Amino acid sequence: MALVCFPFKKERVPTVLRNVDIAVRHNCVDAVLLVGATKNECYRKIYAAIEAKNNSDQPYAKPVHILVQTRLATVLRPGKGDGMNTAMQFFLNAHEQPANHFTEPLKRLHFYDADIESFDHNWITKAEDGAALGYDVVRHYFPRSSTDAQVTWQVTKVGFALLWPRTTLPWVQQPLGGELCFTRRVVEALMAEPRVMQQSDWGIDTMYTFFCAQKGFSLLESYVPQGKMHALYGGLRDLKNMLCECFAAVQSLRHEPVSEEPTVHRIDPATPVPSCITEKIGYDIEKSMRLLREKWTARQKGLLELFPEKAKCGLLRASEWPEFMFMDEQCWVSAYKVLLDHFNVFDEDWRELIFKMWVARVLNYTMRHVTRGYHCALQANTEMVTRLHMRRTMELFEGKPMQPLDRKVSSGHLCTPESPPSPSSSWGIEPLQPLSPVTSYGRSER
Ligand SMILES: Nc1nc2c(ncn2[C@@H]2O[C@H](COP(=O)(O)OP(=O)(O)OP(=O)(O)O)[C@@H](O)[C@H]2O)c(=O)[nH]1
Ligand SMILES: [Mg+2]
Repeated sequence: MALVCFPFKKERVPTVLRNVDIAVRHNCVDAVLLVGATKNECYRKIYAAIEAKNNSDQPYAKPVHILVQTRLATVLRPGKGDGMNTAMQFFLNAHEQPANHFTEPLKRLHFYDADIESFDHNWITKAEDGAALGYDVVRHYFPRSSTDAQVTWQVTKVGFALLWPRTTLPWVQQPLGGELCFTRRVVEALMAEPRVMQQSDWGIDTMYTFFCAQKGFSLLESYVPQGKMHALYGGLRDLKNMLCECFAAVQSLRHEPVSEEPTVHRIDPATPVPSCITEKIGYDIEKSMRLLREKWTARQKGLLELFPEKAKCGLLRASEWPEFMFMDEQCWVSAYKVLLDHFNVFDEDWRELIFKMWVARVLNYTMRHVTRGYHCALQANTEMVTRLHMRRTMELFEGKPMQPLDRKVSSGHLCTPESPPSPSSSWGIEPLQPLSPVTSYGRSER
């Protein structure tokens, strides 16, 4: 018994209805759930269309439910996290509500973004096939344009490689992907985790990925070759909230241990990427350069004192002139570590500062690597993360005083001042300084 959920906020109604139709027609699906952010115009139109269909002479063959998300968290912004967690709550209790007509507890919960134009029955089939093999979690991954996924690459993948190098986390292909399938025991475990239920914003994907790894659930990553065609953002500014919230989610977890024991994690092989994806440029470069000069305050310039010289001076110059070549991989990783200790997601100066650093990083990557073609760009992303991952793994092995190997965990306390020099010099990245084990992370330290 499977439930397919589409969280939505403000999407093209025909796309959403088409996706609902595909899900309803799938043999393995017993019901479909739409969880709207608010009762906005999009919600009302979808609601009316479902009612009209059900009152027609060709009603949906299976129940299609539509809900407004419940406010489940208390502190963070209400967003997609509340939407997905509302769906999990519905899933667990659905069989107890007579109106739902479910004769037994639902077994699997699928999530798909409502705006996917390339959605078809194969997405559901692949997830169901993986679950039928016995995997606890099936996540879809797919090819993305070289300028896409820059929160995933620069924030989540870097964070996972830096903080939990000896676990399965750095290997997760799309840790922020919202297309996945959980078995019932996974939903139960996630719902019992207060930090998941409190993550009401864009950080929810990080939380799901992290806690599935921490709890040792088996994971299959299934490849969708046609990729995800969906609504595009206007520019990098539209991603600021997502960036801040995804970073804050990693930051809030940084002292959490994850077992280093092997877990089952299998990855479907990728296939050649279609040219419609390799040729796509995801954002406006000239418009993005202007972002580096906007919204500076004296306090932001003061906060730069916390950062290494290269990041600090580079960003100060960028406040007057579009400069971003300073923000190479090494500069970004060294700034990232300072952000882990000091960023405050509730403080607008910090939010604007991390945003400008990330814009500089994305522009640097675009000009150095994307201009050399899709494959060079993807290789640059992979190398950045893999080299960091390799180096942190060995630092951890040798960081005995703070991280005894027999603890068999990997956490934010990664290396000590006594750590030997990193072998990174041949990779052109300077050795990392130790991460501070002490937090100064404002309100969200719950
Ligand atoms: N219920 C609910 N759904 C939301 C909310 N915000 C966004 N969504 C939906 O979540 C899905 C993903 O949002 P998008 O804005 O498309 O995000 P995205 O950048 O495409 O996501 P990725 O590219 O997969 O990282 C879409 O179906 C949105 O309509 C929210 O606050 N509540
Ligand atoms: Mg989308």
